[in-house]
Amino acid sequence: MSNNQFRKMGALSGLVTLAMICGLSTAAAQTVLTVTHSSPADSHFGQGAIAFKGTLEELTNGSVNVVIQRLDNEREALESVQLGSQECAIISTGPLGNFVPETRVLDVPFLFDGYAHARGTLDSEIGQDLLGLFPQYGLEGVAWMENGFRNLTTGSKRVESPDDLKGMKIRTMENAIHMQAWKAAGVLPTPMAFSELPSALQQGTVDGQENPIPVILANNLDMMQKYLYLTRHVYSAGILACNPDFVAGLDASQNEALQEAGAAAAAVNRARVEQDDRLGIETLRERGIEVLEVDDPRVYRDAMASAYAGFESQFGAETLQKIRDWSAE
Ligand code: EAX
Repeated sequence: MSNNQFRKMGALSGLVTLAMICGLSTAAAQTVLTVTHSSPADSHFGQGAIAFKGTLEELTNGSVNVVIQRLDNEREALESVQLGSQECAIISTGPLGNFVPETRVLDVPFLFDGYAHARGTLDSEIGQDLLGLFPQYGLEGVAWMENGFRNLTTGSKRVESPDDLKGMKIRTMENAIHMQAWKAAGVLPTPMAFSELPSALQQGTVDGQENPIPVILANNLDMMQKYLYLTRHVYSAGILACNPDFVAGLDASQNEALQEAGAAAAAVNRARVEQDDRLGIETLRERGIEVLEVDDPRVYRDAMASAYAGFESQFGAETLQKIRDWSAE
């Protein structure tokens, strides 16, 4: 063995020893991917993130290490993804329209009839075309996820009909479409980040808010509200978005694994939303919030009617109709 070979072996065994000390089975560099979301681990987003981590780490044999963190300010999360200070985020479409304006169409109230319609649309060419627009805004849309259909809640003021909402301060997401719709109904929309919502409800700076059952349940928002109205007024889509440079830096098999992990995350997330919607209302009732059925949620659509002309000129009547008419056949 030449001196040179001997030195190489020495260096190699040093690396192996270092890898052993670090608890790694190989000396190969590990890519760290941080993904944030805005709910506890035991939630529709949390379980989706855990499925994402499990699938991606398994498919890449651990060459990608996924770190899950909680970050309740969804706008900040997306900004960090765009800047590359975090790799990925799972967020609602709340602030997404400020980054990828074309996605705002998804936030139009009463656009989707139910989960099959919403998910089918997102999985179809319509949703895939929207994902195709992300790179031009410095983002990579990996998979559509979801929050579920949003429902109104209020504190001390009980609402019998949309008329009672006139002049009430309702926290909305920082989302222009939601704000326009509530404004049309006579509400004073009060946009704020999700991170600010619990204290706003506790301090009574707003009269109510609206969120899907999975979000209310996992974040105990019912503890700060008296009434829950099953308005299901808007489908709240979610997105797993990543930093494009980070994605470009992955090798082909890691990239494929990322796509598969995104699909696995969406499947677990959707199943949990459905389960929460089915069983969660009863749980919330038991926890003490008064649940009010809304016989015909279209009264809320009618109350928002004057916003629809604006939505049509913004997105085109045809685009809205195409989404309304989407069906699996
Ligand atoms: O994505 O801000 C909101 O009300 C969202 O629904 C929540 O952050 C979960």
